[in-house]
Amino acid sequence: MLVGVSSSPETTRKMVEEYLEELAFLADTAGAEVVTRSIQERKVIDPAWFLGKGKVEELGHIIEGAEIDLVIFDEELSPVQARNLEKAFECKVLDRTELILQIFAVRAKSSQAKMQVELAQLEYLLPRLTRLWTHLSKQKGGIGTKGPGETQIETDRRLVRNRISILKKKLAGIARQHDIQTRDRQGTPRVALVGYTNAGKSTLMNALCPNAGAYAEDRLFATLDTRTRRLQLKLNKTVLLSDTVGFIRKLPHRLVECFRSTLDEVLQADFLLHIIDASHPGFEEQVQVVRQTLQEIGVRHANIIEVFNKIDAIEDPAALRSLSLRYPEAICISAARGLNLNALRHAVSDYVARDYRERTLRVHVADYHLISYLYEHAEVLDRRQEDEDVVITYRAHQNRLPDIDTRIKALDEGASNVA
Ligand SMILES: Nc1nc2c(ncn2[C@@H]2O[C@H](COP(=O)(O)OP(=O)(O)OP(=O)(O)O)[C@@H](O)[C@H]2O)c(=O)[nH]1
Ligand SMILES: [Mg+2]
Repeated sequence: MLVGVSSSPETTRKMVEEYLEELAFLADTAGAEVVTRSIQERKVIDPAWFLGKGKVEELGHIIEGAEIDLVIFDEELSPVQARNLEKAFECKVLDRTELILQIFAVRAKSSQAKMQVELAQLEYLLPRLTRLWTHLSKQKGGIGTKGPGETQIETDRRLVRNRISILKKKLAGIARQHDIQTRDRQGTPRVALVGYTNAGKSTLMNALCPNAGAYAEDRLFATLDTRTRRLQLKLNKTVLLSDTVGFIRKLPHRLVECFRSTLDEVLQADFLLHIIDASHPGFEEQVQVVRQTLQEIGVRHANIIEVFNKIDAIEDPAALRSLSLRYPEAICISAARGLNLNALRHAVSDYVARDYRERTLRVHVADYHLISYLYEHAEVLDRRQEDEDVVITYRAHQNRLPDIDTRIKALDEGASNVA
């Protein structure tokens, strides 16, 4: 049974229905079969039961009658509420975050992803232990009262904290290893694919980079590992494209932070491609969620290209037109059908070109090593012969210029920069 709550006038019933649709998708991904959904309108949340006592009894009858063995709330439950509800319903009760963590745990494949998920689970558990402890100490007459319950929880908290710090250390080690591996990539502009889960990021990665081999599926959180591939744009213009873990509504950003590899790719990227599932009825809210999450994890720049994906799945041509009217800057594509991908490549090219600088170099004709180096590593725009010299005008990304300059120096001490 899925339970959604509309608690404020801003969340209309239709919105709650959409949220439950997403929760059903999550439940399905986790392997649960949805039997029934229930939407409650409540202004006040009961601290002990979340719902009203009468409602709990009513739902209890339905649960018994339909032999339901799992109830999932779309809202975060306090440990007390979860415990009370489990007792009343005589079955397992999960909240949204726990369900997402469950999915992460089942889907994590690499050891890094597994550790990241465990860290996320423990980070989720820790404040709940604190809350439980506060709750118990209140019952016993205020903070500071020593009791067996408190001692047990303090021990648990210490164990959890220890494990968290071990995991953080191990993950930092992996991150350092990763930095070493990507050091030679420095200088190449980096682009990260970001977006709501299931928007089509991995499908786009596969469509743009042959042999990318990214796992794409009609499931939430198909990707839990980042992967980076070289995307060839034009001659000597490449960017590094990274696929990342999707975002979702009401995912505490602390949990996103546990996915350090995703966070790093997003924060180190020169710019982001925000992939949006334009065929989803709630895509505008998803756009807001992604923008919000990016802010929360510390993306301060506005180097973001918005890409509307799955346009092949929009049946109404008027809807497509209004989309391009409302978002004139955005690019509409279909990653699955390969529609309009060239326009996207051009947009990325143009974006990267803004950071390209032009240089002119005069070299001796016999310096063919240097000349061919420039052809290989920069975009040669012009080449003139003047007596014994060749004057080459080339263009390269500003991040790559220091490298190129060093190589030029090493290859030919005599070469002189004209401009
Ligand atoms: N109709 C249509 N479906 C698409 C398109 N692009 C992707 N899909 C489908 O959307 C589903 C999700 O695609 P993914 O590429 O796994 O999405 P993702 O953004 O990587 O998702 P996560 O890794 O789960 O965050 C898959 O079933 C894809 O086949 C498209 O252009 N049109
Ligand atoms: Mg993916």
